[in-house]
Amino acid sequence: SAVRAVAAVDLGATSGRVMIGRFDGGMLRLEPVARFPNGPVAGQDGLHWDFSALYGHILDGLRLALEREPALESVGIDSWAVDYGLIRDGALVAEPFHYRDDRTARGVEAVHAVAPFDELYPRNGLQFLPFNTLYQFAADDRLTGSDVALLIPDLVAFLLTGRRGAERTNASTTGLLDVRTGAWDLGLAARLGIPASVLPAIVDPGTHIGDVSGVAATHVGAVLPVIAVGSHDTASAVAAVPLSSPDAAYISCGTWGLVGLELDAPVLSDAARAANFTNEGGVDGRVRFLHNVTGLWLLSETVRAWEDEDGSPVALPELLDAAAAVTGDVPLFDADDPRLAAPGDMPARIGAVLAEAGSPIPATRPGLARTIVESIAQAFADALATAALLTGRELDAVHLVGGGSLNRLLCQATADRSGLPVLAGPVEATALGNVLVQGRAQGWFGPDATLEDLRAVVTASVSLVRYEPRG
Ligand code: LFR
Repeated sequence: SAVRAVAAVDLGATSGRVMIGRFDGGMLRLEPVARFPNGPVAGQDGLHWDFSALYGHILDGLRLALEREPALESVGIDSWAVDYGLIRDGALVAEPFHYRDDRTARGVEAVHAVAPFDELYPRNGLQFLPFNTLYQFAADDRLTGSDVALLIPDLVAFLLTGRRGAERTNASTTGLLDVRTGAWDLGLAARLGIPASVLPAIVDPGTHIGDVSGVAATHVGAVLPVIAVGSHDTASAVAAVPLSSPDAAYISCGTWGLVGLELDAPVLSDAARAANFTNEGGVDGRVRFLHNVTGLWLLSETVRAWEDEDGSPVALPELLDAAAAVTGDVPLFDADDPRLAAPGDMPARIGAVLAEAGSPIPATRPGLARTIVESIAQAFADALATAALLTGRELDAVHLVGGGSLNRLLCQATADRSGLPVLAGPVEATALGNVLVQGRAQGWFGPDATLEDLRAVVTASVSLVRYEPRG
Protein backbone atom coordinates (compact mmCIF):
# COMPACT_ATOMS: atom_id res chain seq x y z
CA SER A 1 0.00 0.00 0.00
CA ALA A 2 1.13 3.58 -0.65
CA VAL A 3 2.80 5.66 2.02
CA ARG A 4 0.41 8.02 3.79
CA ALA A 5 1.69 11.33 5.21
CA VAL A 6 0.62 14.37 7.21
CA ALA A 7 2.40 17.35 8.76
CA ALA A 8 2.49 18.05 12.49
CA VAL A 9 3.14 21.52 13.90
CA ASP A 10 4.20 21.16 17.54
CA LEU A 11 4.96 24.31 19.52
CA GLY A 12 6.73 23.89 22.85
CA ALA A 13 7.66 26.58 25.34
CA THR A 14 11.34 26.42 24.40
CA SER A 15 11.15 25.27 20.77
CA GLY A 16 8.74 24.62 17.97
CA ARG A 17 8.91 22.11 15.14
CA VAL A 18 7.28 21.03 11.94
CA MET A 19 7.42 17.31 11.22
CA ILE A 20 6.28 15.00 8.49
CA GLY A 21 4.60 11.88 9.86
CA ARG A 22 4.50 8.90 7.53
CA PHE A 23 2.55 5.68 7.96
CA ASP A 24 3.97 2.74 6.08
CA GLY A 25 3.78 -0.99 6.69
CA GLY A 26 1.97 -0.56 10.01
CA MET A 27 4.62 1.81 11.38
CA LEU A 28 4.79 5.53 11.97
CA ARG A 29 7.94 7.48 11.22
CA LEU A 30 8.65 11.13 11.87
CA GLU A 31 10.87 13.31 9.73
CA PRO A 32 11.82 16.63 11.33
CA VAL A 33 11.50 19.42 8.77
CA ALA A 34 11.99 22.61 10.74
CA ARG A 35 12.95 23.43 14.29
CA PHE A 36 12.95 26.96 15.72
CA PRO A 37 13.59 28.46 19.16
CA ASN A 38 10.81 29.84 21.35
CA GLY A 39 10.71 31.56 24.70
CA PRO A 40 9.44 34.51 26.69
CA VAL A 41 10.06 38.00 25.33
CA ALA A 42 10.00 40.91 27.78
CA GLY A 43 7.71 43.66 26.46
CA GLN A 44 6.67 46.97 27.97
CA ASP A 45 3.58 45.48 29.58
CA GLY A 46 5.03 42.10 30.52
CA LEU A 47 6.17 38.75 29.15
CA HIS A 48 4.93 37.84 25.70
CA TRP A 49 5.47 35.23 23.02
CA ASP A 50 6.95 36.30 19.71
CA PHE A 51 3.93 34.83 17.97
CA SER A 52 4.56 36.59 14.65
CA ALA A 53 7.96 34.93 14.44
CA LEU A 54 6.48 31.55 15.35
CA TYR A 55 3.80 31.89 12.69
CA GLY A 56 6.44 32.79 10.09
CA HIS A 57 8.41 29.66 11.03
CA ILE A 58 5.24 27.58 10.74
CA LEU A 59 4.51 28.85 7.23
CA ASP A 60 8.11 28.28 6.12
CA GLY A 61 8.11 24.82 7.73
CA LEU A 62 4.89 23.81 5.99
CA ARG A 63 6.20 24.99 2.65
CA LEU A 64 9.35 22.91 3.16
CA ALA A 65 7.29 19.91 4.30
CA LEU A 66 5.23 20.07 1.10
CA GLU A 67 8.37 20.30 -0.99
CA ARG A 68 9.68 17.16 0.64
CA GLU A 69 6.36 15.32 0.66
CA PRO A 70 3.92 16.64 -1.93
CA ALA A 71 1.42 13.92 -0.95
CA LEU A 72 0.77 15.50 2.48
CA GLU A 73 -2.89 14.90 3.30
CA SER A 74 -3.35 17.44 6.09
CA VAL A 75 -1.74 19.39 8.92
CA GLY A 76 -2.48 19.40 12.65
CA ILE A 77 -1.36 21.94 15.23
CA ASP A 78 -0.62 21.54 18.92
CA SER A 79 1.03 23.78 21.50
CA TRP A 80 1.33 24.49 25.20
CA ALA A 81 -2.00 25.28 26.82
CA VAL A 82 -3.84 28.24 28.40
CA ASP A 83 -2.43 31.12 26.31
CA TYR A 84 -4.47 32.91 23.67
CA GLY A 85 -4.53 35.68 21.11
CA LEU A 86 -7.31 38.24 20.88
CA ILE A 87 -8.82 38.92 17.46
CA ARG A 88 -10.49 42.13 16.43
CA ASP A 89 -11.73 42.78 12.90
CA GLY A 90 -9.97 39.62 11.73
CA ALA A 91 -6.53 40.60 13.04
CA LEU A 92 -4.46 39.80 16.12
CA VAL A 93 -4.82 42.65 18.66
CA ALA A 94 -1.35 42.19 20.25
CA GLU A 95 1.33 39.56 20.71
CA PRO A 96 -0.11 36.93 23.11
CA PHE A 97 1.03 37.07 26.74
CA HIS A 98 3.30 34.36 28.10
CA TYR A 99 1.73 32.32 30.90
CA ARG A 100 4.70 33.10 33.14
CA ASP A 101 3.84 36.82 33.10
CA ASP A 102 3.03 37.90 36.64
CA ARG A 103 -0.03 39.99 35.77
CA THR A 104 -1.99 36.78 36.38
CA ALA A 105 -1.69 37.35 40.16
CA ARG A 106 -4.21 40.18 39.74
CA GLY A 107 -6.50 37.89 37.81
CA VAL A 108 -6.38 35.19 40.49
CA GLU A 109 -7.49 37.68 43.12
CA ALA A 110 -10.29 39.03 40.95
CA VAL A 111 -11.61 35.58 40.03
CA HIS A 112 -11.41 34.10 43.51
CA ALA A 113 -13.25 37.12 44.94
CA VAL A 114 -16.22 36.09 42.78
CA ALA A 115 -15.74 32.32 42.60
CA PRO A 116 -13.39 30.82 45.19
CA PHE A 117 -11.19 27.86 44.23
CA ASP A 118 -13.37 25.48 46.28
CA GLU A 119 -16.28 26.37 44.01
CA LEU A 120 -14.25 26.32 40.79
CA TYR A 121 -12.71 22.87 41.28
CA PRO A 122 -15.89 20.78 41.01
CA ARG A 123 -17.03 22.95 38.10
CA ASN A 124 -13.96 22.99 35.87
CA GLY A 125 -11.94 20.13 37.42
CA LEU A 126 -8.66 22.04 37.17
CA GLN A 127 -5.73 22.16 39.55
CA PHE A 128 -4.87 25.68 40.61
CA LEU A 129 -2.28 27.18 38.30
CA PRO A 130 -2.10 30.98 38.44
CA PHE A 131 -2.00 31.18 34.65
CA ASN A 132 -5.15 29.21 33.82
CA THR A 133 -6.88 31.17 31.07
CA LEU A 134 -9.74 32.43 33.21
CA TYR A 135 -7.25 34.22 35.47
CA GLN A 136 -5.49 35.70 32.44
CA PHE A 137 -8.82 36.90 31.04
CA ALA A 138 -9.59 38.60 34.36
CA ALA A 139 -6.32 40.56 34.08
CA ASP A 140 -6.73 41.47 30.40
CA ASP A 141 -8.17 44.93 29.61
CA ARG A 142 -8.39 44.14 25.92
CA LEU A 143 -10.77 41.21 26.27
CA THR A 144 -14.04 43.12 26.13
CA GLY A 145 -13.08 45.07 23.00
CA SER A 146 -12.21 41.88 21.13
CA ASP A 147 -14.32 39.71 18.85
CA VAL A 148 -12.90 36.40 19.94
CA ALA A 149 -10.13 34.82 22.03
CA LEU A 150 -8.30 31.95 20.36
CA LEU A 151 -5.97 29.53 22.13
CA ILE A 152 -2.56 29.31 20.43
CA PRO A 153 -3.23 26.27 18.15
CA ASP A 154 -6.70 27.64 17.34
CA LEU A 155 -5.08 30.98 16.52
CA VAL A 156 -2.67 29.30 14.10
CA ALA A 157 -5.57 27.39 12.53
CA PHE A 158 -7.53 30.65 12.21
CA LEU A 159 -4.68 32.44 10.46
CA LEU A 160 -4.24 29.47 8.11
CA THR A 161 -7.91 28.84 7.31
CA GLY A 162 -10.00 31.80 8.49
CA ARG A 163 -12.07 29.41 10.68
CA ARG A 164 -12.61 30.06 14.40
CA GLY A 165 -13.03 27.35 16.96
CA ALA A 166 -11.87 26.07 20.34
CA GLU A 167 -10.39 22.60 20.19
CA ARG A 168 -11.78 20.62 23.11
CA THR A 169 -8.66 19.27 24.87
CA ASN A 170 -7.04 22.69 25.01
CA ALA A 171 -10.33 24.42 25.87
CA SER A 172 -10.38 22.16 28.95
CA THR A 173 -7.36 24.07 30.29
CA THR A 174 -9.10 27.46 30.29
CA GLY A 175 -11.07 26.89 33.48
CA LEU A 176 -14.23 27.90 31.63
CA LEU A 177 -15.26 24.50 30.34
CA ASP A 178 -17.77 22.61 32.49
CA VAL A 179 -15.96 19.38 33.44
CA ARG A 180 -19.25 17.45 33.64
CA THR A 181 -21.09 18.63 30.50
CA GLY A 182 -18.12 19.52 28.28
CA ALA A 183 -19.79 22.81 27.31
CA TRP A 184 -18.61 26.35 28.03
CA ASP A 185 -19.65 27.34 31.55
CA LEU A 186 -21.43 30.52 30.46
CA GLY A 187 -22.86 31.11 33.94
CA LEU A 188 -19.35 31.29 35.37
CA ALA A 189 -18.13 33.40 32.45
CA ALA A 190 -20.96 35.90 32.99
CA ARG A 191 -20.18 36.22 36.71
CA LEU A 192 -16.54 36.91 35.82
CA GLY A 193 -17.47 39.53 33.24
CA ILE A 194 -16.18 37.42 30.35
CA PRO A 195 -18.37 38.00 27.29
CA ALA A 196 -19.72 34.73 25.87
CA SER A 197 -18.90 36.07 22.39
CA VAL A 198 -15.15 35.65 22.96
CA LEU A 199 -15.59 31.90 23.45
CA PRO A 200 -15.85 30.18 20.05
CA ALA A 201 -17.63 26.89 19.31
CA ILE A 202 -15.98 23.75 20.65
CA VAL A 203 -14.31 21.51 18.07
CA ASP A 204 -13.43 17.85 18.70
CA PRO A 205 -10.10 16.27 17.74
CA GLY A 206 -10.38 14.66 14.32
CA THR A 207 -12.59 17.44 12.91
CA HIS A 208 -11.72 19.04 9.58
CA ILE A 209 -11.34 22.72 10.58
CA GLY A 210 -10.93 24.12 7.06
CA ASP A 211 -8.29 24.41 4.35
CA VAL A 212 -5.20 26.60 4.25
CA SER A 213 -6.36 29.56 2.19
CA GLY A 214 -5.57 33.12 1.10
CA VAL A 215 -2.10 34.53 1.76
CA ALA A 216 -1.24 31.49 3.86
CA ALA A 217 -1.97 29.15 0.92
CA THR A 218 0.22 31.30 -1.31
CA HIS A 219 3.06 31.13 1.21
CA VAL A 220 2.70 27.41 1.89
CA GLY A 221 2.15 26.58 -1.75
CA ALA A 222 -0.96 24.43 -1.43
CA VAL A 223 -4.54 24.24 -0.17
CA LEU A 224 -3.86 21.82 2.68
CA PRO A 225 -6.69 20.63 4.97
CA VAL A 226 -6.23 21.54 8.66
CA ILE A 227 -7.43 18.81 11.03
CA ALA A 228 -8.03 19.42 14.75
CA VAL A 229 -5.81 17.16 16.85
CA GLY A 230 -5.46 16.96 20.61
CA SER A 231 -4.23 20.54 20.30
CA HIS A 232 -3.08 20.75 23.91
CA ASP A 233 0.42 19.30 23.56
CA THR A 234 -0.05 17.18 26.66
CA ALA A 235 -3.24 15.68 25.20
CA SER A 236 -1.37 14.70 22.05
CA ALA A 237 1.52 13.31 24.12
CA VAL A 238 -0.79 11.20 26.29
CA ALA A 239 -2.60 9.91 23.17
CA ALA A 240 0.76 8.50 22.04
CA VAL A 241 1.81 6.93 25.36
CA PRO A 242 2.06 3.19 24.66
CA LEU A 243 0.38 2.39 27.99
CA SER A 244 1.32 -1.15 28.99
CA SER A 245 -1.52 -1.72 31.49
CA PRO A 246 -4.52 0.08 33.02
CA ASP A 247 -2.38 0.61 36.11
CA ALA A 248 0.44 2.28 34.23
CA ALA A 249 1.02 5.98 34.88
CA TYR A 250 2.64 8.47 32.53
CA ILE A 251 4.97 11.42 32.80
CA SER A 252 5.06 13.75 29.82
CA CYS A 253 8.33 15.51 30.49
CA GLY A 254 9.49 18.61 28.68
CA THR A 255 9.45 22.11 30.13
CA TRP A 256 6.83 20.69 32.52
CA GLY A 257 6.50 17.21 33.91
CA LEU A 258 2.86 16.20 33.66
CA VAL A 259 2.42 13.26 36.01
CA GLY A 260 -0.73 11.19 36.16
CA LEU A 261 -3.15 8.62 34.82
CA GLU A 262 -5.69 8.37 32.06
CA LEU A 263 -9.21 7.91 33.44
CA ASP A 264 -12.71 7.50 32.00
CA ALA A 265 -14.27 9.98 34.41
CA PRO A 266 -13.00 12.94 36.41
CA VAL A 267 -12.03 12.70 40.08
CA LEU A 268 -13.36 15.83 41.79
CA SER A 269 -12.93 14.80 45.42
CA ASP A 270 -11.80 17.14 48.17
CA ALA A 271 -8.61 15.08 48.38
CA ALA A 272 -7.92 15.58 44.65
CA ARG A 273 -8.56 19.29 45.06
CA ALA A 274 -6.25 19.51 48.07
CA ALA A 275 -3.54 17.61 46.18
CA ASN A 276 -4.00 20.01 43.24
CA PHE A 277 -4.67 17.31 40.65
CA THR A 278 -6.25 18.37 37.40
CA ASN A 279 -8.90 16.72 35.21
CA GLU A 280 -8.00 17.90 31.72
CA GLY A 281 -9.67 16.67 28.57
CA GLY A 282 -7.98 13.97 26.56
CA VAL A 283 -8.51 12.68 23.04
CA ASP A 284 -11.73 10.62 22.74
CA GLY A 285 -13.19 12.06 25.91
CA ARG A 286 -10.59 10.46 28.17
CA VAL A 287 -9.63 12.35 31.31
CA ARG A 288 -6.04 13.36 31.92
CA PHE A 289 -5.87 13.17 35.69
CA LEU A 290 -2.49 14.70 36.45
CA HIS A 291 -0.41 17.17 38.36
CA ASN A 292 1.94 19.77 36.88
CA VAL A 293 5.44 19.31 38.23
CA THR A 294 8.01 21.90 37.26
CA GLY A 295 10.10 19.83 34.89
CA LEU A 296 13.15 20.51 32.76
CA TRP A 297 12.42 24.24 33.01
CA LEU A 298 14.62 24.24 36.12
CA LEU A 299 17.51 22.72 34.22
CA SER A 300 17.09 24.68 30.98
CA GLU A 301 16.85 27.99 32.86
CA THR A 302 19.94 27.05 34.87
CA VAL A 303 21.88 26.17 31.74
CA ARG A 304 20.70 29.40 30.10
CA ALA A 305 22.11 31.42 33.04
CA TRP A 306 25.45 29.62 32.78
CA GLU A 307 25.58 30.21 29.03
CA ASP A 308 24.96 33.93 29.59
CA GLU A 309 27.72 33.94 32.17
CA ASP A 310 30.19 32.12 29.88
CA GLY A 311 29.10 33.70 26.62
CA SER A 312 29.21 30.20 25.09
CA PRO A 313 26.99 27.11 24.95
CA VAL A 314 27.00 24.51 27.74
CA ALA A 315 27.08 20.90 26.47
CA LEU A 316 24.13 19.17 28.13
CA PRO A 317 25.21 15.52 27.63
CA GLU A 318 28.60 16.23 29.25
CA LEU A 319 26.94 18.15 32.08
CA LEU A 320 24.55 15.26 32.78
CA ASP A 321 27.36 12.68 32.66
CA ALA A 322 29.29 14.72 35.19
CA ALA A 323 26.12 15.12 37.28
CA ALA A 324 25.62 11.33 37.25
CA ALA A 325 29.17 10.88 38.55
CA VAL A 326 28.62 13.14 41.59
CA THR A 327 28.91 11.12 44.81
CA GLY A 328 27.85 11.80 48.37
CA ASP A 329 24.80 13.56 49.69
CA VAL A 330 22.60 15.30 47.15
CA PRO A 331 20.55 18.11 48.68
CA LEU A 332 16.95 18.35 47.41
CA PHE A 333 14.56 21.27 47.04
CA ASP A 334 10.87 21.53 46.25
CA ALA A 335 10.75 21.60 42.44
CA ASP A 336 7.29 23.15 42.63
CA ASP A 337 8.37 26.17 44.66
CA PRO A 338 6.49 29.07 43.04
CA ARG A 339 9.59 31.27 43.36
CA LEU A 340 11.18 29.18 40.61
CA ALA A 341 8.39 29.77 38.08
CA ALA A 342 9.60 33.02 36.52
CA PRO A 343 12.50 33.21 34.06
CA GLY A 344 15.97 34.46 34.98
CA ASP A 345 18.79 33.84 37.43
CA MET A 346 17.78 30.24 38.19
CA PRO A 347 21.01 28.98 39.88
CA ALA A 348 20.88 31.84 42.40
CA ARG A 349 17.19 31.36 43.10
CA ILE A 350 17.60 27.61 43.62
CA GLY A 351 20.52 28.41 45.89
CA ALA A 352 18.31 30.72 47.93
CA VAL A 353 15.58 28.07 48.25
CA LEU A 354 18.17 25.50 49.40
CA ALA A 355 19.75 27.93 51.85
CA GLU A 356 16.40 28.86 53.34
CA ALA A 357 15.74 25.17 54.07
CA GLY A 358 19.17 24.91 55.73
CA SER A 359 20.48 22.67 52.92
CA PRO A 360 23.97 22.93 51.49
CA ILE A 361 24.30 24.62 48.09
CA PRO A 362 26.25 22.44 45.62
CA ALA A 363 29.52 24.20 44.82
CA THR A 364 29.95 22.85 41.28
CA ARG A 365 27.81 22.93 38.15
CA PRO A 366 27.51 19.12 37.96
CA GLY A 367 26.57 19.16 41.64
CA LEU A 368 23.77 21.65 41.08
CA ALA A 369 22.60 19.80 37.95
CA ARG A 370 22.40 16.60 40.02
CA THR A 371 20.40 18.36 42.74
CA ILE A 372 17.99 19.67 40.11
CA VAL A 373 17.47 16.32 38.41
CA GLU A 374 17.03 14.45 41.71
CA SER A 375 14.60 17.11 42.96
CA ILE A 376 12.51 16.77 39.80
CA ALA A 377 12.57 12.97 40.14
CA GLN A 378 11.47 13.24 43.77
CA ALA A 379 8.57 15.50 42.79
CA PHE A 380 7.64 12.94 40.09
CA ALA A 381 7.70 10.13 42.63
CA ASP A 382 5.55 12.11 45.06
CA ALA A 383 2.99 12.93 42.34
CA LEU A 384 2.89 9.27 41.27
CA ALA A 385 2.19 8.14 44.83
CA THR A 386 -0.53 10.77 45.17
CA ALA A 387 -2.13 9.78 41.85
CA ALA A 388 -2.27 6.16 43.03
CA LEU A 389 -3.80 7.17 46.34
CA LEU A 390 -6.43 9.45 44.80
CA THR A 391 -7.57 6.83 42.27
CA GLY A 392 -7.18 3.72 44.42
CA ARG A 393 -4.85 2.14 41.88
CA GLU A 394 -1.73 0.13 42.44
CA LEU A 395 0.68 1.41 39.81
CA ASP A 396 2.79 -1.15 37.97
CA ALA A 397 4.85 1.03 35.61
CA VAL A 398 5.57 4.60 34.60
CA HIS A 399 5.82 5.66 30.97
CA LEU A 400 8.12 8.65 30.61
CA VAL A 401 7.68 10.38 27.24
CA GLY A 402 8.94 13.62 25.71
CA GLY A 403 12.38 15.24 25.82
CA GLY A 404 12.97 14.04 29.39
CA SER A 405 12.92 10.42 28.21
CA LEU A 406 16.42 10.96 26.77
CA ASN A 407 17.72 12.08 30.17
CA ARG A 408 19.00 8.78 31.58
CA LEU A 409 19.85 10.29 34.95
CA LEU A 410 16.27 11.55 35.32
CA CYS A 411 14.71 8.26 34.19
CA GLN A 412 16.81 6.18 36.59
CA ALA A 413 16.26 8.59 39.48
CA THR A 414 12.50 8.48 38.83
CA ALA A 415 12.56 4.67 38.89
CA ASP A 416 14.63 4.66 42.09
CA ARG A 417 12.58 7.23 43.92
CA SER A 418 9.16 5.87 42.86
CA GLY A 419 10.07 2.18 43.21
CA LEU A 420 8.46 1.58 39.80
CA PRO A 421 9.93 0.51 36.47
CA VAL A 422 10.23 3.45 34.09
CA LEU A 423 9.58 2.83 30.39
CA ALA A 424 11.22 5.69 28.53
CA GLY A 425 10.01 6.87 25.11
CA PRO A 426 8.88 7.91 22.65
CA VAL A 427 10.76 11.20 22.79
CA GLU A 428 8.45 12.81 20.20
CA ALA A 429 5.22 11.58 21.78
CA THR A 430 3.47 14.90 21.17
CA ALA A 431 4.16 14.95 17.44
CA LEU A 432 3.21 11.26 17.21
CA GLY A 433 -0.11 11.91 18.96
CA ASN A 434 -0.73 14.80 16.59
CA VAL A 435 -0.02 12.57 13.57
CA LEU A 436 -2.08 9.66 14.92
CA VAL A 437 -5.25 11.70 15.32
CA GLN A 438 -4.89 13.13 11.82
CA GLY A 439 -4.13 9.69 10.42
CA ARG A 440 -7.26 8.29 12.01
CA ALA A 441 -9.31 11.13 10.48
CA GLN A 442 -7.75 10.24 7.11
CA GLY A 443 -8.75 6.61 7.53
CA TRP A 444 -5.26 5.14 7.91
CA PHE A 445 -6.24 2.77 10.71
CA GLY A 446 -9.71 1.75 9.58
CA PRO A 447 -13.06 3.34 10.36
CA ASP A 448 -13.36 2.29 14.01
CA ALA A 449 -9.82 2.71 15.32
CA THR A 450 -9.82 3.29 19.08
CA LEU A 451 -7.20 5.14 21.09
CA GLU A 452 -5.82 1.71 22.03
CA ASP A 453 -5.43 0.88 18.33
CA LEU A 454 -3.51 4.14 17.86
CA ARG A 455 -1.26 3.28 20.80
CA ALA A 456 -0.61 -0.14 19.30
CA VAL A 457 0.83 1.67 16.27
CA VAL A 458 3.19 3.53 18.62
CA THR A 459 4.23 0.26 20.25
CA ALA A 460 4.98 -1.19 16.81
CA SER A 461 6.95 1.90 15.78
CA VAL A 462 9.27 2.72 18.68
CA SER A 463 11.44 0.86 21.14
CA LEU A 464 11.30 1.81 24.80
CA VAL A 465 14.17 1.87 27.28
CA ARG A 466 13.39 0.18 30.59
CA TYR A 467 14.83 1.43 33.91
CA GLU A 468 14.41 -0.87 36.91
CA PRO A 469 14.18 0.68 40.36
CA ARG A 470 17.32 0.05 42.39
CA GLY A 471 16.98 -0.90 46.05
C1 LFR B 1 3.10 21.56 28.67
C2 LFR B 1 1.91 22.43 29.01
C3 LFR B 1 1.20 21.98 30.24
C4 LFR B 1 0.53 23.24 30.66
C5 LFR B 1 1.65 24.23 30.45
C6 LFR B 1 1.24 25.63 30.25
O1 LFR B 1 3.75 22.03 27.54
O2 LFR B 1 1.00 22.48 27.94
O3 LFR B 1 0.32 20.89 30.05
O4 LFR B 1 0.06 23.23 31.97
O5 LFR B 1 2.33 23.75 29.31
O6 LFR B 1 0.47 25.77 29.10
